[in-house]
Order: sequence, then C-alpha cells, then structure tokens
Amino acid sequence: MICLFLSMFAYLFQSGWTGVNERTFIAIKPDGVQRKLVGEIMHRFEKKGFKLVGLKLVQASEDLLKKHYWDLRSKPFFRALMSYMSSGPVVAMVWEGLDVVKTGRKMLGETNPADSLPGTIRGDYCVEVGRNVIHGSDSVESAQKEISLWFSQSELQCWEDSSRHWIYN
Ligand code: IDP
Ligand code: MG
Repeated sequence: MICLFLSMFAYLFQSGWTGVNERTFIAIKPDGVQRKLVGEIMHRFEKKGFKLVGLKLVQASEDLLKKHYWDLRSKPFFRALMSYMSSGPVVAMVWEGLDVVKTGRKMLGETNPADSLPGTIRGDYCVEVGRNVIHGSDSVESAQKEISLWFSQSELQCWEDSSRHWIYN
C-alpha cells in the first residue's frame, strides 16, 4: 500500500524515486542472452545489494528501440544498433537501491569494452562496442523515461527486502 502510494506520488509529481528507492533500467542485450550471461549479470546486481523490482524477456519492436535510442538517431551506427538490438530477446530489468543509477553504470564499465576495466561487466565479458552485452540508464531522468517506456506500472513489484537492514544502516 505504501509502495503504491509512493509510486503514484512519483508518477504525479515526476519527482522519481530517490535515496534507497532510486531505480534504474538495465537490459541484457541479445548477445548477452545468446552468450548465457543472464544469470551472471543478475547475480552481480543481487550480490551488490540491489533489489529487483521488474524483470521480463522482451523481443523489442523497432518502435520501442527507436524511442529508447532516440538521442542517437543521427549517429552513423544507428541502423546497426537497431538491427543488433532486435536480433533476439532482451532481458529487461528494473533494479532499486541507493545510487543505483550511478553505481549501475560503474558496474557496467565504459561504452567501449576496450576501455572498460576488468571487474566490470563490459570489461569482463565483451570485446567490441557493437556487442557490449548490457544497457544501463545514464541518469535518474533517463532511468525514469526508460522504465516507463519498457514497463507498465503493474509490471513493477513493490516488495519488502528482508535483508535491507544488512545492506543499509
Ligand atoms: P551506453 O550504452 O554506454 O550508454 P551510448 O553512447 O548511449 O552508450 O550508446 C548506446 C549503444 O550504442 C552502446 O551501448 C553501443 O551498443 C552502441 N554504440 C555506441 N557507440 C557505438 C559505435 O561507435 N559503434 C557501434 N555501436 C556503438
Ligand atoms: Mg546511453
């Protein structure tokens, strides 16, 4: 009930989730699914202490992908990106926790795997920018937009994490 109230408040006032309720959109791209990295990637977010609040396997439509990557529409690699992202199912997720947007990006590594440090997802599991296995929102504002693009409100779960007192003091 409290979660429902908070989500309505966030929706109405576009203030988003903050603090430990901050949310980010993470997607395992078609190459990540094909290469059986789903469990490993989800494990990293779980082990870190973040809470999974949305999860589904999606064959993304061209329309959805165009909206998602609208800011990159004039880039020379845009067509290749559309084709890559629609080449198979994507695991769409929403993770929640303190600073999850910024920390999520750190866990991903740099856009180009060649610039990503070992220990990051892109640093450990991929080689080329055009096959970089994972997406993560780059700001709280983009996270809000991406979550509402990929998920309906009813697909996001509010649940009490029984380990929260061992993660936050
Ligand atoms: P990000 O995924 O780290 O946020 P963006 O610049 O938003 O990086 O680019 C979105 C996606 O477009 C990248 O993850 C990658 O799949 C693809 N991309 C970015 N730059 C290039 C490029 O130079 N060549 C091919 N694909 C690219
Ligand atoms: Mg981006």
